Amino acid sequence: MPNESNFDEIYDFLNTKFESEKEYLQAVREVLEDIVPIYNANEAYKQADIVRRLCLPERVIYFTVSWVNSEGTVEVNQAWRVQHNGVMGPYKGGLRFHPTVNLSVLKFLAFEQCFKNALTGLPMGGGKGGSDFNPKGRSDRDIMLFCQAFMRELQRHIGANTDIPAGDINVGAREIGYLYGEYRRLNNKFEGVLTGKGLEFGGSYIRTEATGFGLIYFTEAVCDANDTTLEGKRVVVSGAGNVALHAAKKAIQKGATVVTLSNSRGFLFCDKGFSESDIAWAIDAHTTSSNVLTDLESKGSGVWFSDKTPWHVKCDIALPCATQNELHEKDAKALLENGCSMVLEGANMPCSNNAQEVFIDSGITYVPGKASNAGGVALSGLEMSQNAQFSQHEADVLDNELQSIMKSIHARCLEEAKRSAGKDNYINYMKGANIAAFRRIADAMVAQGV
Ligand code: NDP
Ligand code: 2IT
Repeated sequence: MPNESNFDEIYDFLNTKFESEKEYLQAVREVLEDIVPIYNANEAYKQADIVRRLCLPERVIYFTVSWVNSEGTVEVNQAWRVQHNGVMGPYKGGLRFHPTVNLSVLKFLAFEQCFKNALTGLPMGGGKGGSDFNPKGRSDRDIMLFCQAFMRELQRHIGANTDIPAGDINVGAREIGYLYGEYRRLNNKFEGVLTGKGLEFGGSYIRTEATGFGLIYFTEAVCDANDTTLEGKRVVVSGAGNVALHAAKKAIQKGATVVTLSNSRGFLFCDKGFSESDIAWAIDAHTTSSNVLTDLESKGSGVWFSDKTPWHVKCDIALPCATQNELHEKDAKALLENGCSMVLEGANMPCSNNAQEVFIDSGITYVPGKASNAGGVALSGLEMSQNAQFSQHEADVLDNELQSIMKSIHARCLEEAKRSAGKDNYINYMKGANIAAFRRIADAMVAQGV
């Protein structure tokens, strides 16, 4: 019997089973609303019970990381790897080290990753992992000891053709280096089991820049579709990490004025716009400074506002690039009141459901992270293929590939958005992204049988 599904039925099923997993339910809900009608209209999808299977992770690995820190004290952390769906290729997605990491957060990220990876057009399934370890304020030696202990367990679950982790919040080049070193020692293998590696040992040019640059390439595509450009636009950016700083750098290169950056302690406002050299300095300093933004203020670039977010600053474009649920309904309204006409997510799920609704109902452009921040994982895909060939491509070749991938993701989302547009002809990029990704994954699932 075909499984007729409607939104309430599947959502209630998940809600009953995973009531406490708020972020996971939030991410699934956002997608379900758009894909259930597509599912219900397709007999093959229904026969294979695609929606229910796609919402549930194929595998969740839990492990405890017990380790001895540099002072000889035993520490214990919780860790997970969620292998959500592998039909499109090996599980692929980052690792996050942050005290807020729990199963719900990683399940939402792994679920989102599947859709994002499908949009890139590259053969990658979706996964995510991480730990509640807080690396802030820890010595380099403690970071290394933790990474090694984490990899001692994770290594048995991953592989270059099985599951390929990468970075995410608080996991950058240094952590990937330590994780990779431990994997290599334990397995006696030099293989592309992680992406975001150092350039000397199988890393790819442009991977570090790719998420932020890709976000701006996507923004350019949206501007182009609206007969405008980035030149002269005022841009509010949140975050001051890998994604935020590279987005700011590329936006400035394209002629935009970037007026804010932020972190968990406040935001920095620079009315005349940060200079390229401010951002270049921050990119160099952000992994070692305890607060790169107050350092920038000391250098005369901007005014620091403690415990505040940047959403009430006047702008044309907002790029939330820090973390999930950082932009709420009241922030969305403040952005609209101040003339913002485009919101593109650099982070994963930074806008709450209510904030998304405010943007969509008002008719401004809203692009979900699974489309606009896909440049990072796309470059990871290119790092994997370089590793498989034992080759290393030139930076400008990879940058061109990134631009063309972001343009094609934009085109896929736009096509589906136009196809499903209502009478008002609003281009709903969220719907476009969800449906375009869903069709690819669902077709692969049907083709591979149950
Ligand atoms: P980083 O660790 O480099 O930077 C994270 C930034 O976000 C820091 O400025 C951090 O501030 C801030 N931040 C973290 N938590 C909070 C919070 N609760 N409130 C306010 N600010 C916060 O991470 P990335 O730049 O790599 O990742 C940022 C986002 O982009 C995440 O959502 C990630 O999942 C997503 N992403 C990352 C990709 C990548 O390739 N790296 C690819 C696609 C998406 P502080 O230092 O004070 O904690
Ligand atoms: O959210 C993301 O897409 C990432 N953190 C990057 C994942 C990857 O495998 O490069």
